[in-house]
Amino acid sequence: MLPPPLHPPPTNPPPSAFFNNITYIQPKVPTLYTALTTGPTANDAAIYGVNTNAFILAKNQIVDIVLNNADSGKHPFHLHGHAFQALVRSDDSAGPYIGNSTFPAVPMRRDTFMVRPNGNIVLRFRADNPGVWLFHCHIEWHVASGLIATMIEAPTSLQQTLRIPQAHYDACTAQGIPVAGNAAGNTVDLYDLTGARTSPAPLPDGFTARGIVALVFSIISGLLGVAMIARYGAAGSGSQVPKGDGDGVGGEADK
Ligand SMILES: [Cu+2]
Repeated sequence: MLPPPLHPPPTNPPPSAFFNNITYIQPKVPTLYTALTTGPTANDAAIYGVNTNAFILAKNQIVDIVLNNADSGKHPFHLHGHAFQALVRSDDSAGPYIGNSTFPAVPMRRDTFMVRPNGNIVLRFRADNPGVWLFHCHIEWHVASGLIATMIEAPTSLQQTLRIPQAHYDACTAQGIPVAGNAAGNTVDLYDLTGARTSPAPLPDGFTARGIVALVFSIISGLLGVAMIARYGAAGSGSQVPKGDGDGVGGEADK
């Protein structure tokens, strides 16, 4: 049995960070194995599950990522598998990218690029490296909060060229991780994602039926408590109080 990884990707993180309102949650089947075992359907982002935030990239497609930071913090964004062109980085508090920037003639190339607080960045790369590549903030606890998107690049090419060492399958088997099918491990109906890991439902607006019942009983309980205090208070004049010697400190030591 393998020891657990030191920094496992989130399986049920607090939904506190997201791209496009989607918090990343690790699928039951590793996305690479979904891409390798689902034939032509591997080109449909739906089978990877909502919470992988999957984007299918065609081979050699030119991809722009426009990232608008709706947060007051800085975030160094990292893309695996590529040294992208860094086209735009706004000042602090510039708001969303509105497409009026002039791109540099020779953009610098990086694999990590920081976005400023409430600003924006634009990245560009060519999808010339078939694989499954995560795009994520490089601050580790933001990864743990789900600030990840998945680039699934040329899955058909991947199926034709990539061979996984047996030891990798063995490692998954030893941990009970399935290695085929969609995000939920379904190998028969690839569009049936029953049992897939998803984020908790949003909080309901206002009171639910259970909440109303709980509120009613809480009010009754509170009123009963006040009534009991009033009843004992009204009965206080006739009750017995133990007699001391009048100094309010126990009687024994004074004798
Ligand atoms: Cu971050």
